Amino acid sequence: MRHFTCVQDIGDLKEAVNEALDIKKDRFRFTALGKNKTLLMVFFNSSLRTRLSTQKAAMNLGMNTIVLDVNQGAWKLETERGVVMDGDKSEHLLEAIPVMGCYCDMIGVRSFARFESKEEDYGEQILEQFIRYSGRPVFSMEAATRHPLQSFADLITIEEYKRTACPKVVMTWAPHPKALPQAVPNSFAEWINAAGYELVITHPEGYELDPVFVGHARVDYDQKRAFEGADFVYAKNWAAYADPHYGQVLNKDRNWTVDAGKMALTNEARFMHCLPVRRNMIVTDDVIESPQSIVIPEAANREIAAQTVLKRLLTPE
Ligand code: AN0
Ligand code: CP
Repeated sequence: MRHFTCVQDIGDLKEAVNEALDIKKDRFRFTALGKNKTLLMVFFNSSLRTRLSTQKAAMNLGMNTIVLDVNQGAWKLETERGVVMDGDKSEHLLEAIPVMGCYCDMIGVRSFARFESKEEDYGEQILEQFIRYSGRPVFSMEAATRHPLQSFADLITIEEYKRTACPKVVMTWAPHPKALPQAVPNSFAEWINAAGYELVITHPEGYELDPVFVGHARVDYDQKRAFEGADFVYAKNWAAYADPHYGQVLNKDRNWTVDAGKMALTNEARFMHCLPVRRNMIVTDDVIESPQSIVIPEAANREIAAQTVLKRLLTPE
């Protein structure tokens, strides 16, 4: 595997999940693989889980890690080509990227959708430039349109907790005060579709996702009907995708919050969320604290997903 940005890069999903579960049994078997290799993690946005789990995964493989928070202490970066740089930005991404590549063997990039232009976001401008100009294997730590390390961890978690071969997975929109990217729901749909599970997506009108990611999933605007018989409920907020409202918050209706009454409609579904989560907006305290909630093991599997990906990136093809 040269780069990791989407589900296609990981190849056979069953094989990947089995490899991850095998790594989980003894995560310290491969410390020789990363010896004298350096991972650079570049963050254009905040992170708790991705930063810690990926760093831990790299350490499990014997790698060294460098973390750069672009917004804290680095030069302000220009990202557009052709700009006369007479403003507040001191350095261009087109120099910064190859320079970063000089100091490491692999680069992880977190760069969210900026919601300035759908074309720019869905063209994955920043991630693509790292792939093109760094000369290093690059992996996404959540880019504008996808969060594949999250989705991989989600799939590992579903594999561990599923009670039937083909569980019903329901992804529900839930309210949030700020505009959030579509990366997590896009990616989750992409991976669950690829895994071949039954997927129902429920959201208010106006929150339709890019059909490329929805695939064969069923879309239901009635959240309660969607929840019936669910084995997994995956909650997430996202801002509108469709024009002319791209990147906007259209609705903060707390009737969409996941609560115990709705969970009672399911097949004793497990509750999942990528975190960070806003309690009593996305999900009530009692649901996230209930035995049905698997948000902590889900977060723990981020380390396993990252280690599987880093191990593959370290392994010569
Ligand atoms: C981000 C998002 O929704 O994409 C990161 C989630 C992993 N969430 C927030 O910014 C709150
Ligand atoms: N789920 C996730 O990616 O969390 P962070 O934003 O804290 O990394």
